[in-house]
Amino acid sequence: MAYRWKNTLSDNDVTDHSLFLNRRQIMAGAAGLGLATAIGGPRAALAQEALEPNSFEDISSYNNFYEFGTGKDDPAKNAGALTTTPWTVTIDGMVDKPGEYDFADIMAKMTVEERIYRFRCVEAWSMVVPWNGFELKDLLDLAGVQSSAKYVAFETLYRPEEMVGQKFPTLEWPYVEGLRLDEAMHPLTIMATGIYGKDIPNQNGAPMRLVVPWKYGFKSIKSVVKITLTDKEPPTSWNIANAREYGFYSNVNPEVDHKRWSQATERKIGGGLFAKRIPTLMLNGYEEDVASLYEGMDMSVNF
Ligand SMILES: Nc1nc2c(c(=O)[nH]1)N[C@H]1C(S)=C(S)[C@@H](COP(=O)(O)O)O[C@H]1N2
Ligand SMILES: [Mo]
Repeated sequence: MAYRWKNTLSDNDVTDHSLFLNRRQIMAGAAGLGLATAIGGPRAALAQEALEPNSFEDISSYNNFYEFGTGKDDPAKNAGALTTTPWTVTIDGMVDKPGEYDFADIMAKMTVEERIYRFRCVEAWSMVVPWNGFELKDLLDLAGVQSSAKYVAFETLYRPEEMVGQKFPTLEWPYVEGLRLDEAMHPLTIMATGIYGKDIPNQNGAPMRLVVPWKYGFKSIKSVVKITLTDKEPPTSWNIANAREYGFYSNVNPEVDHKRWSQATERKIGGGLFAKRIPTLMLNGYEEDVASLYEGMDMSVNF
């Protein structure tokens, strides 16, 4: 199986935005041909068109990060207060080497690459982000996942002195999320540490946040401080807040509407007020890569 969103070029050494764009444009040409051959037809054309990345400005100024407030511009305004150095991630539960892992030590061991992914919020807006990051699998392998583990639980930092939104009970804090182990180990699942070759801005989840491109955005938990391997389905923040509307799986699915709105289309941010809505793709366009994870499962029951 070809991971068509995985660039073969490493952007480790990209420091300059314009250089990045030039290289990306070259890649888009090559990948475009491969994509058209692989799936063909109007759908391929659509998929390609929709993969024009949003600007760094768009991506870092329109955010959901309730720890810093519920307005789309609150995170950019308030997240500057967050201290991200030093940063440790506790990895515990069903692992051979539980402990506190220092972020800098993790980075020294990981292979950071560029992944241009679609990102679809459950609120029906979307963007395309050139993330820099490493595969979550590589981090989990570092800790040594035991065979009894079936799920991975994640936790965001709890630090109300710096995270002003945590002074209010908008959600239960800390923010928590979870994946099935096979979802967590999938090569498309990354820990993002950068955008456009720069350190990831605080408002986007510094210093490292999960990105699961075929699931609604809220699964992609930010500013992770704890990862626990477990044999039970972990609780997740939006499910705790409203179980009727937000399920554990939350796979992007144009055929399964939210209880209060359609999920058939989306508005790509940055296109202005009158930009046309675009169709939402099954599993956010990653169906070929991840549909097998859900074989035999009713996606409208396991939403
Ligand atoms: N800790 C934490 N992680 C979070 C959120 C949050 O409020 N807190 N919001 C989620 C939602 S709803 C979305 S759409 C994405 C937004 O990511 P972005 O701001 O980088 O676009 O982050 C997700 N991760
Ligand atoms: Mo979201």
